[in-house]
Amino acid sequence: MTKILLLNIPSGPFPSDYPPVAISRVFEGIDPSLNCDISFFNLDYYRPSEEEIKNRIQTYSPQIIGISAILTPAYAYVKELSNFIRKNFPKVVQVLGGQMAVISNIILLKTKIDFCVVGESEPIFSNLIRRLQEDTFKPKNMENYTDIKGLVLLKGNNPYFTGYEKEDFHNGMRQFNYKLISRFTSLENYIHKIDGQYFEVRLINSDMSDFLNLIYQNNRNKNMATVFASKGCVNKCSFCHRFFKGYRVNVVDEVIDYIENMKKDLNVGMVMFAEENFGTHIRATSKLMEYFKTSGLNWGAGAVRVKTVNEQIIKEWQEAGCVHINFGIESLSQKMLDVMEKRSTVEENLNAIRLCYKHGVVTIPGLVIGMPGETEETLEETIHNLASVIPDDIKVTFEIYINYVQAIPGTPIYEYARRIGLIGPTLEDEEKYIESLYDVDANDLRHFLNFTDYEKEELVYWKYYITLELIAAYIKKHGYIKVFKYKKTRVYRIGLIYKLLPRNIRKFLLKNLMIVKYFGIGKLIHVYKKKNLSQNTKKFKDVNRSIRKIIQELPVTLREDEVSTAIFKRGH
Ligand code: B12
Ligand code: SF4
Repeated sequence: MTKILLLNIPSGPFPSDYPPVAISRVFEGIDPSLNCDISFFNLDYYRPSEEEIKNRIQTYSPQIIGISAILTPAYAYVKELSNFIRKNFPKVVQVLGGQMAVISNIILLKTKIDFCVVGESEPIFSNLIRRLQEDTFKPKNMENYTDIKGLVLLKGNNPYFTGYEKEDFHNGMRQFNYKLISRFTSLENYIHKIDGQYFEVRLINSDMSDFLNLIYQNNRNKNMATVFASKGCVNKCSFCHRFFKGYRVNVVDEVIDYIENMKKDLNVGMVMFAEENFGTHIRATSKLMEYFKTSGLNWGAGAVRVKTVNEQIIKEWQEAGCVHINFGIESLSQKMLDVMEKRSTVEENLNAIRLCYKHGVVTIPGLVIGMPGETEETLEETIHNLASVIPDDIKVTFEIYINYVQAIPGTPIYEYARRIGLIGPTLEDEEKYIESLYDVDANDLRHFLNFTDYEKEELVYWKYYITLELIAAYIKKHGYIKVFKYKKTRVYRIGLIYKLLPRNIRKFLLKNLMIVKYFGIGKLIHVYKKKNLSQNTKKFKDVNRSIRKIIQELPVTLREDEVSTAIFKRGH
């Protein structure tokens, strides 16, 4: 019997509330005829010490360790883990899968991972296990593995990509198997109470009771669980990593069966669709809505394209129990939407937000700031446009979520950063940058590659400025007294004082105070000195079209280590 230990990777300071879906799919996707015993150690949830990891591996004694790395920024952890495993268990074969495989060249040359799996596990992982069994788990001659599609391995001293494997429609679309995974880990982080942690961390500036009023009475004490109705996306934004081509939809009857089982087994009263792009398939979504209308459930979706909705659809969804949907708004400046290749207009974005506010569906516009072309003027456009849709009713949840763009390997914005020299040319330069992303939140300026013509420190006030200006606009609409009485969070209290100052003065003060707060007075002086001395060439300000198109015109020289992997690094 072959023993396989699956590990996931911690991301962020706290264990995630998103279930280890990839682990569940990989687990179930392993061909039963291979006679494997499979185990899973939830590193993200338990956050074990090295000693605990060592004990677990020693006790279980696997021939293969499969690492699921869905977030490339967690590379630094993978590197340490892989070296630790090789040092203590030199005979164990290490296989890495998940989106991080996009940097297979770095992984194979800088860690002790033996194979990277590009794309979906099924059937690639099973094909690899079969060959390893034949090789008695001693993969000495890598030529023996080059006919297995979907692998990256070291051929000689260079990473070699064996070519794409076809997607396995059924296995690759599996739902998270709660029963199976509960044999290895607590589910407390994944089956949330509807009024629990999930919305508590997302509705930071709002009264939670306003949101809970939208939930059907019967469901208020029930649980919420994660479901998928599709996979992939119809778009390819220039900051998004797309490993899989196209958009696939789950069989609706299977989705409904899955939800019905969760209702019974896990006391579920609300489901959250966790895919990247919910609802694009009109026929499948209507069928799902027919079910929801009679199910007594509430539901939400973490990511919907604004193009998918109109007034009739939002109304229908709300009547079918929808209480929350998020759109990838990103910006409300048309220039920036074009740079990101969102293929949406400012008006479509505003309309989607407006419709949610109007029909009682909570939405949290998410913004991505700092792409090439972003200036104080484009930020002002975003603020101005968002201010125009502030809800009329003070009880409607009004939240916003802001991140600085993060250049992730495999995306056009990452390639752009390499080609213009923001990331150095060597493998070590790339690795150093990727390591710097570990455990840094995207709303934190530290990870940010400066794609603007401002000094980096000057940008630290941007996210506060957007938030406070929107609160100022909110106060203008609803009046000081009403806001004071109803909005009791700290940011609204600050907003009430902020609004008292004239706009230019508050902007000036906020900018300088934030530089001092985050970098010290010395840096503030340095910033102003540098600004006066530098001949600003305005190289980023004028960027006004898709980054994908721009990189196609920029020269590129591939290093030897990326010759065979560049094809998937560029993405679809
Ligand atoms: C959930 C999620 C999160 C959660 C992660 C929770 C967790 N720790 O599990 C949270 C909210 C924390 C998160 C944060 C971020 N995320 Co996120 N997130 C996702 C999301 C929506 C689902 C990921 C997931 O679970 N997929 C699992 C399933 C659904 O994937 P799957 O493709 O079916 O898995 C197959 C293969 O990957 C493969 N496979 C996977 N593991 C293994 C293991 C082995 C051994 C093998 C053989 C195969 C294999 O086989 C699987 C089955 O077929 C994805 C989008 C998406 N739909 O994938 C983005 C995504 C993973 N996130 C992304 C990004 C960029 C981020 C952020 C960096 C955003 C930001 N700028 O802040 C942050 C990172 C923060 C940090 N601290 O590091 C990118 C990752 C790109 C990349 N190359 O890294 C994605 C792909 C979105 C995108 N399209 O750009 N994210
Ligand atoms: S950011 Fe959203 S809309 Fe754009 S490609 Fe990624 S998943 Fe699709």
